[in-house]
Amino acid sequence: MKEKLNKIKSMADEAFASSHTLESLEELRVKFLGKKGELTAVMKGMGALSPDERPVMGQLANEVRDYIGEKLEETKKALQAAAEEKKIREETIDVTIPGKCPKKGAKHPLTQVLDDLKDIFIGMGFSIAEGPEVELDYYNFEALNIPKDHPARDTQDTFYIDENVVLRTQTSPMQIRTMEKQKPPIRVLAPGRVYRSDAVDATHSPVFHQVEGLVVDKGITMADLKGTLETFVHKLYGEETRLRFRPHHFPFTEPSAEVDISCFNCGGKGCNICKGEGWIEILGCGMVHPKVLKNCNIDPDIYSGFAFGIGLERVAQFRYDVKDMRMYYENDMRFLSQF
Ligand code: 2NL
Repeated sequence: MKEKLNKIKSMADEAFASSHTLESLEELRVKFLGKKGELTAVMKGMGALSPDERPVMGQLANEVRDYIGEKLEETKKALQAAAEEKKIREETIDVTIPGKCPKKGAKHPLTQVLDDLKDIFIGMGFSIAEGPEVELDYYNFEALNIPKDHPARDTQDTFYIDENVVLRTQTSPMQIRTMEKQKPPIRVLAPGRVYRSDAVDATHSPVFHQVEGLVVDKGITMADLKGTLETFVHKLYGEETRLRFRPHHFPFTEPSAEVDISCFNCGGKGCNICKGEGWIEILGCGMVHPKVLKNCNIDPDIYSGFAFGIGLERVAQFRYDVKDMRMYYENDMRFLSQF
């Protein structure tokens, strides 16, 4: 029996030495110390020994059991430590590896132009009004004094959702909504997407961007309109830029005008940008038609106002010298990353 116990001890020593995982160690624990294990089997044979031998063998068996128990604990600790060390080693960060540089984004060129326009008008006390792109025919046309037989209402020109609902063709509906809700004094800028039923080419797009401004108060005159637009143009194109107001017609303003600026490229001498004219058309404007004020419950005998509309793509075109509108919508990174 003594030999058997010693053999178990040396077998255990060998087995632990070649055990490299916590799982195989657990298997060894069962094999040597478990209820059906080697040691238990020897202990069971203890009854057959003589009374002299029994305590001696019992002590030896206990020693072997304790020895195996300790060895087991020791090996377990060593394996756990090794596993921990391996994990730490694998998680080490190599600070010398070159970093991945995050791509720096930029605002879309149209957004940059719009932000500049907003800044200029906010600086003059305007607030910003944004609203629906799907509009009632009433806000897009009727309230703006655009009669039923006006060519702007042709299905060739406007996208109709149904008889009374359209994709807005200008941002004026927001001006009407503002006048309905707010009493003068009103100073509001309405930027946003507008729609026309146009085929795409270099100068046409079914969706483009407009910025409209509206001022309504007591005693507003054409002088206020001219002063405001002059301040705006000087901030956007430089103090030396001159303005030229040409008579025009819009159903929603009376009188109406189109505004040209002296060419920022040649200063008015004539070049390829202004096509030899010396002048570049940039916006439309006028004094708000009394009928439009009345439609918003504003008394035109007490109040007057001016309004203007400017195309964002056109401002961007001159700033960036990008003449093809399609470039702004295609989201080609080779184009966009230049701004
Ligand atoms: C253009 C330039 C313009 C307006 C827009 C406007 C809005 C209200 C009342 C009166 Cl609520 N006018 N907006 C005025 C003049 C020109 O846009 O070329 N439009 C076709």
